[in-house]
Amino acid sequence: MAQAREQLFLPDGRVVDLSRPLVMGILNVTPDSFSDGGRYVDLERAVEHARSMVACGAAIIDVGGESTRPGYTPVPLEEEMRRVLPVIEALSAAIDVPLSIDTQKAAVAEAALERGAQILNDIQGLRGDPAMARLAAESGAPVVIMHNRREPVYADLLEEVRRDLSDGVERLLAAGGRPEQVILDPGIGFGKTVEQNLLLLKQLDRLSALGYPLLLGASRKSVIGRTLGVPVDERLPGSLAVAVYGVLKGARIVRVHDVCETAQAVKMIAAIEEVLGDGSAHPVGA
Ligand code: HH2
Repeated sequence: MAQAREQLFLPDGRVVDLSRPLVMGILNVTPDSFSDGGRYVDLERAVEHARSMVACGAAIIDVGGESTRPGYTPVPLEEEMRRVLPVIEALSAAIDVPLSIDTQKAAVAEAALERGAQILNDIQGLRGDPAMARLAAESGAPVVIMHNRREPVYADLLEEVRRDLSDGVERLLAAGGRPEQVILDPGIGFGKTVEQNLLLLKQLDRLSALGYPLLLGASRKSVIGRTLGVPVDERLPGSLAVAVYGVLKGARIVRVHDVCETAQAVKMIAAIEEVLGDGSAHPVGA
């Protein structure tokens, strides 16, 4: 099985260590996101929330200005820019951890990179906006290539997800990008039924076999709500279970709303996996 890289190289020269799993904190500056819509549209509140996520252990903050919940209303380019750019600019000055920009639009991504974002997060997996692969290649920024389909129709789920993701990687490489930039994401909740989401989670280790770091985003999603029969504000236990399961199956980055709780869970896993077994204490990140 191919061993995924354990580092991300950021455009500003910093290196992100992936030898231990990381938590990516979600900052949705949207009025309509499915679980936190409207909470962080105000710049000060957005910065405050990002700071608190970093204090809890977020290693990356993912800023998004367009909800992609099922049936979402697309946001015009100017409006998305208006939402995310001031936040990216403020966060670049206010916090030390790298920022990723969650957008399907290359123009938004480019403007975000100019204002200090360091990672691209494309929920279309470089198969949407044709300018995205070129931008990723030219910037050299790590790019999350997420799996996405319009309809949950597959003859062989895992094989097709692998093929679609590899297709995204090919687009990056064809545009002149490098394999070192790639982060793959199964796209939980995007064009998949509840069973398909569960099956992908179960087979996550087989996506690790592609040799790229994996990011997993299942926080509070409907696969959890439907499986457990709980509303959005009661999905923390399920979200933690999926994050822990994902990390044990090879995810190196978990994208979550509840950073404090998830960071503790992930740190606990690291402590167990790294214990020396010779009776000596082994501090984890302390
Ligand atoms: N999920 C969402 C948005 N962006 N990016 C990646 N890489 N992976 C994901 O699973 C993913 C993502 C949707 O979740 P959320 O941001 O909480 O909701 P909304 O789209 O309603 O803003």
